[in-house]
Amino acid sequence: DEQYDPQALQEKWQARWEALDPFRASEDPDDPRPRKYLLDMFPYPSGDLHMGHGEVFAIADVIARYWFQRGYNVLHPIGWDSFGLPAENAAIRRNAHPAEWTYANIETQATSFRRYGISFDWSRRLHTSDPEYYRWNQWLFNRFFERGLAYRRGGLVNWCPQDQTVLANEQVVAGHCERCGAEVIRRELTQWYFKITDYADRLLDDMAEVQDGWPERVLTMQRNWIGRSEGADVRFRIEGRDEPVTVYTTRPDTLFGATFFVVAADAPLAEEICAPDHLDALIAYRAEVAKLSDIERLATDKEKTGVFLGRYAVNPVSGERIPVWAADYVLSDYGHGAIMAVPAHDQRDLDFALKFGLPVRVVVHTGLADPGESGVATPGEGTLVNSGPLDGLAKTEAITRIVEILRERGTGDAAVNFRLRDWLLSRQRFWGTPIPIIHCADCGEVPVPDDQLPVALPDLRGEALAPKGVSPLASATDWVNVDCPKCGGPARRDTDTMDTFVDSSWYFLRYCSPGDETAPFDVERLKRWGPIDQYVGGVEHAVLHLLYSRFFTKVLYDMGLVGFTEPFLRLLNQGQVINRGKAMSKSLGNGVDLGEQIDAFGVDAVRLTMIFAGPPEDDIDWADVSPAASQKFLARAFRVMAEAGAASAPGADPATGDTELRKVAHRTIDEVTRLVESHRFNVAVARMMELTSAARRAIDSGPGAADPAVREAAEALAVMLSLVAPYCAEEGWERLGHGPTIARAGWPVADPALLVQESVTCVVQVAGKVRDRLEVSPEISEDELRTLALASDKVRAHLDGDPRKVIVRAPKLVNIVP
Ligand code: ANZ
Ligand code: ZN
Repeated sequence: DEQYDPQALQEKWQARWEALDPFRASEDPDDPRPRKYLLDMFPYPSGDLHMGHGEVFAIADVIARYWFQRGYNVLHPIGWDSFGLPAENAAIRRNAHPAEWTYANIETQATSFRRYGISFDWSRRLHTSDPEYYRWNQWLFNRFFERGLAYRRGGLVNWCPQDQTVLANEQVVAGHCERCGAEVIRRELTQWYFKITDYADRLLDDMAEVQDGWPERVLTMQRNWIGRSEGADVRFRIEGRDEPVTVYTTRPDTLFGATFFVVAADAPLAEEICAPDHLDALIAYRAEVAKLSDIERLATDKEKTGVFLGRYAVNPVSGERIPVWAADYVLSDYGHGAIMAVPAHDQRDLDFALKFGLPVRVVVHTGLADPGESGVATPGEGTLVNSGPLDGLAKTEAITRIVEILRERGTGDAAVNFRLRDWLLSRQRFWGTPIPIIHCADCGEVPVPDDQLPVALPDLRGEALAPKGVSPLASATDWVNVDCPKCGGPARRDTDTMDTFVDSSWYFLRYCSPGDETAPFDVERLKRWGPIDQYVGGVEHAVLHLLYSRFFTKVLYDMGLVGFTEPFLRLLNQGQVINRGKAMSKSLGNGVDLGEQIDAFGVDAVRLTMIFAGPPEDDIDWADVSPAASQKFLARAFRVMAEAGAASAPGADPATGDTELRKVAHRTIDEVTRLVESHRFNVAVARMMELTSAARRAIDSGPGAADPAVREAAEALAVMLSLVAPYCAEEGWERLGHGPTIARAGWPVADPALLVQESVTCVVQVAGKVRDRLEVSPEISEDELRTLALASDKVRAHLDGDPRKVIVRAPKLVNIVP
């Protein structure tokens, strides 16, 4: 029977794969095969798999299956990122426990993955909401705590009024909660932090290690997020106050142009400095500022506001007295929360100066209009003026000089600042990892001893989980009240849970030794597998997950537990699956269901459609693709394999077969190999389609199905196709007389003798006269041909220096205008 029946094939081969388990990675240290570690960003169990999953896992599977065929010992694991708010919200609605919803969805997704034919090593499966897993989050927290990298402090934090929990800076997108979209407000709270700022420099510098393997835009986003800036700290004396106030500036060269001084209105410093008779005005102003959201405060087009504090600061070099103001455009948590304002060369300062009638003094001559008159500041390069010892210097020289002066006088020094803030860890929600700290009145913060981990979640469900602004764990009194591990006195557990990004910051290390009950991961095994050769996932994680994972890796490296400093050598960000030009959404009614597509066209056709649609980084508009056409192609490919299999037995010498078809097959192998290596999977599929057509022609109007070249082409096609359409390929492979599975059949090798192409003659003209004839490949590129032509002695004899113009018409003509 040569009918292609995708659904029947799926049932047959899924059962076989389960029995054969062909994708299990070997942990044998003596296994001579080189290793590869391929990682898919693990899914959140929000429901069944959707089209986005369909795409990303299909892409990653092409790479994994290619490595299997190349004979690598491949680690391709799967797990679930299964803590998080949606489970908790569902549990509140249904008066149930979040675990019920979570684990039911995990099973649904696991079943769908098996049907989808992804080459996972299922033996390594993990769920971050299992106590066996989150126990190690707690163990790692204890290590961070010992090293001073986990600490608790009070301060203003981002608060989502909808989810009733704090958020990390990374989870606030344009002032809104990354999860629910509610506008984020600021609240004063004491919370746990991870000291990621200690690693700011290394997070930046080590990017050089992954420069060639990561998309440029992700590197740029991380660089901007870390936000390293170089400048100087300058100390100003405030009249009537003992302690000086330090400002951070990227332009110390403009020190002589500072005409006023501004402190962040919400910083405690503002009231410390404020003259008593101006305090009422400051308090009234602060109340106004508190009404504004952060977005409103920071909008550049917002009218500047502020109040004079009745004090003067003294310029440490010129001795000039300048008035001190409080304003909201200066942020309390950047630099030192205070600035020297240079209105001529900073637009925000200029807007403020013009509004309040403060002086504007040009100190860098740029040749542009006077900012005081034009209202446009001139932040660029120029020559210093009105600046005493700096006069006549260029900007960079002036910066060097003024830093020397400040250093000599002990009133300042060069400084570096980062935009990166410490990672706020505490969450006031239930479905996460309890922070393993016990608060004791006498001993303070006491970590739960390692041998008492995990601190398991108490059994709370339904209404008890409703957001109240304090963690639901606080209501589990029996759980909260414990003896202090140090002094034995009465104490209380910390009731917050960890940000779920902790779970995903190291899960890729655990895959090497899942189920290990003595350590988060096996150091020796990890040495053999790590770092990850290829990571595949969405660009939405560019600063969150990817930054945190890099941070964890570096801390663990410093602890001697990990032998590498960057976890992911290469990163591929797949595009989105959209429909009719828009992201799929309920409200637009343009959703496409992965399960329904599979029911209609079969797994292979859906996977092939995803891969064939374009380069993996591009979005796929489902309205522009045709799974039905993919299915037709697969039926054609299947018939070629089945007919070749029926007509001949394995082992025939292909050298006795039809040379023309052999050339096509070997060229296809050669090209597909290079295309897969460079992630141009869509073009690789196009080449497989061409090979299928060539084999069809050979069967119908050439040497016939029994020719050894047809078998050779069909076998190569089966292996190449197995990366994209594994069911069809398996059945074809079996029809070709092979077994028990195609998974590790071996990648076909192109015979160089069959890759040699006929040559064509290229005419090279100089000033309209033929000067040389070159024998070249018909596929030569324009650049190559240009280089060849210009290198010819006969051509150079007629050229005097560089030609004015070279017109290349590959492969037949080069026309040189001297
Ligand atoms: C004087 C000056 C003159 C500045 C000039 C700029 C241009 P980045 O590059 O982002 O680090 N600044 C410092 N602390 C601030 C705070 N807490 N809130 C708001 N602004 C602050 O920016 C550094 C510059 O931003 C600093 O350099 C300071 O203004 C301002 F022609 O100092 B500058
Ligand atoms: Zn105690």
